[in-house]
Amino acid sequence: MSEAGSYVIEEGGIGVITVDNPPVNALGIKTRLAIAEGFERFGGDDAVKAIVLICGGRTFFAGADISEFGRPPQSPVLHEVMRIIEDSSKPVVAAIHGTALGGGYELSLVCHYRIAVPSAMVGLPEVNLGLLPGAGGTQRLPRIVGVEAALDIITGGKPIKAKQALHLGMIDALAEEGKLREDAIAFARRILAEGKPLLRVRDRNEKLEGAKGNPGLFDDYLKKNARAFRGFKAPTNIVRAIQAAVDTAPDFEAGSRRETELFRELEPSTESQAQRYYFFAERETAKIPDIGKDVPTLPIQTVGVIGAGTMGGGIAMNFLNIGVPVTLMEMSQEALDRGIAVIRRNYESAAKKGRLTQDQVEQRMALITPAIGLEALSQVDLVIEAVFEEMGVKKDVFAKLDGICKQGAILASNTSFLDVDEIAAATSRPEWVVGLHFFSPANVMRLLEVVRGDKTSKEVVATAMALGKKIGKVPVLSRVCFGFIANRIMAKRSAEASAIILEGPSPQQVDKALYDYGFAMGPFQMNDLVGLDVIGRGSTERSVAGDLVKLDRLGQKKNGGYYDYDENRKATPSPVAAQVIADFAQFKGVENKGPQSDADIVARLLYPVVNEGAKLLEEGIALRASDIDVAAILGYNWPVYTGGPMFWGDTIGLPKIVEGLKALGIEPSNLLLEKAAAGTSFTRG
Ligand code: 3H9
Repeated sequence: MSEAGSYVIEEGGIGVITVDNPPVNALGIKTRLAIAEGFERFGGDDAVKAIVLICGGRTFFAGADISEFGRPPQSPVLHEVMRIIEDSSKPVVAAIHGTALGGGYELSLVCHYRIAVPSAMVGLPEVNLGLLPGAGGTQRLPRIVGVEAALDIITGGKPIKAKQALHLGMIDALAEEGKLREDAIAFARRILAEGKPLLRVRDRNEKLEGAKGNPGLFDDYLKKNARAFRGFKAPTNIVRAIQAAVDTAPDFEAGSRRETELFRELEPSTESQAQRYYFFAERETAKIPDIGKDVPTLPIQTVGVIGAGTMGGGIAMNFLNIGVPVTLMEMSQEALDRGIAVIRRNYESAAKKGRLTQDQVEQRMALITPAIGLEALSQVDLVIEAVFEEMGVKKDVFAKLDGICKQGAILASNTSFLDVDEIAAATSRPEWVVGLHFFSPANVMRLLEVVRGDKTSKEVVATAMALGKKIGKVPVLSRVCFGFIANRIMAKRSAEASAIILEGPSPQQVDKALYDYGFAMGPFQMNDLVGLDVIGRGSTERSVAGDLVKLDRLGQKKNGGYYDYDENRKATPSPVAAQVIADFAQFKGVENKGPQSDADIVARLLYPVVNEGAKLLEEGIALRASDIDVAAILGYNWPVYTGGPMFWGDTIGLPKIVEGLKALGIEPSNLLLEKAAAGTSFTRG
């Protein structure tokens, strides 16, 4: 008997195959063997009239085993298992709980029927791994939901809730929550009683017919989504595979062959390797070598947020969203009212878009306790301070909190640069102090840096990491240093950007080079958006940004910064800014070096980021290279299909990075030099 399968025949001749391969029933070799064995047993057993395929543990099959990609295939491969199921002369019912994703959902599509509990989700998320659903998903899904819905579902990659899936035709019936097995067996008995001929998804061609007469549909779809698909390889291949389903119908095999070709193009691509690496990297962040499962986490039932400005308000929303009451504290009634109004406005706008009901808006708003003064925070389990970024101010707040907050409360600072140990030293309980660095907008950005001070207790770190996950963030652990992980590495990019425009390349060329690399916008567009007064705040040294501010060119809000803006905020190169840059270059005595290629600009701005990442590892600030990549991707929208700075550095080749840094006059870190000399890498094992 297979290790992962159990096989029972229930009354009425219903053979139940239960597969249980923790943690998520990924379709690795063990799982495939368990399914194949079940079908072999029940297929040849006359006592079995219909088959139910169900999973144990927390979920239905979570897809192909991602760790098997790029390795030699072991028989039976997924396609072979699927063929056995689809060719079954006995009706097969897939019984879905948890998530049926990727190959898992595709496997359910070779069953004759799909039944799911209301809490289940189904979907084809392969696009997030730089792949396409290569086990028939691009051929079968359009046959049941239609071509346009299939395009959105597969290129979007988002899981779909059971009720919506039923509406779309992705599943056939809903089971009662907690009664999946019984309901699936009852469903199978009904099918037998009805005695209808078995219908395979592959033979249903009617939903493809509309698209056959509309050959422009696929090109139009790619054009319409060009911005969202930019830089990714998988969406185009997905669209072409669905197109093949239409073009080749009713010849299912021909369409499938095309799907396989398009899948094989993607699998070895750097983009897909990077996205698969990222999948595991995101999960790896939770693992802290000296903090095991034995370290208890503390219950956080109430939160206090100090500061109701943009940051504080955004932070508060994270907790309101999961039903945790927040005491929102400000120094004046006016600031408090303003902050609460902004939170309400955000929720109302989500409600307008249909993402929340009005009741949910009111429930969340009702969880806010407005407060003036720190005394209101005496009983909360966690305080997050989001006040002005200045050490004196922070220390003062923490010293006061120390006198006010109950023992056992976690005291967190949302500082983005400052020394958490120094802040902690302002209290008599540094082991309770931690950094919780949110990225703006704090209710949207998924990165949360958890900053572990020298004295922060393990329980506090474990609690902060678990809490981060609970509010939907990806917590990345950092030790204390100026700027922590994401801001520290990206500050190198900013410094090089500011320097290179003195040497010839214009802000627009630099922005374009980085846009083409895959960033949503370049550093100068970003500065103009945020406001040059905000960017340069606290800096006393003369700079281009400072000179622009003196001319009241604060960025988009003043219709001019590095760029000029028209009334629709459309940017054009600015002769005034060009003059400011030229004057500043002269002041600094920097010579114009003439034109530089986009590739040179990318190297100049991003090799130093790789170098700084290496330093973070050397200094023990970041636990692992993949944490740095996650921080850059989630905190700064570094394009995920490059894998982040460290994975990208490995792709370029570390010797080349070292050479490039030296040519720029930048000292490579020791770790980088060692790895380059040894021919090893940061991320490739
Ligand atoms: C595919 O199917 C291709 C086919 O179309 C074509 C083939 C020809 N493989 O996320 P969690 C691990 S592509 C291997 O923390 P949750 C994960 O690394 C696949 N391992 O749990 C983690 O390990 P560890 C398409 C996997 O409850 C552990 O399981 N499918 C896989 O928060 C727990 O994971 C997908 O893209 C896998 N497929 O969420 C779905 N999945 O404990 C990917 C998970 O060592 N999976 N692991 O850190 C998910 O989205 C989530 O894991 C899921 C559960 C929602 C299922």
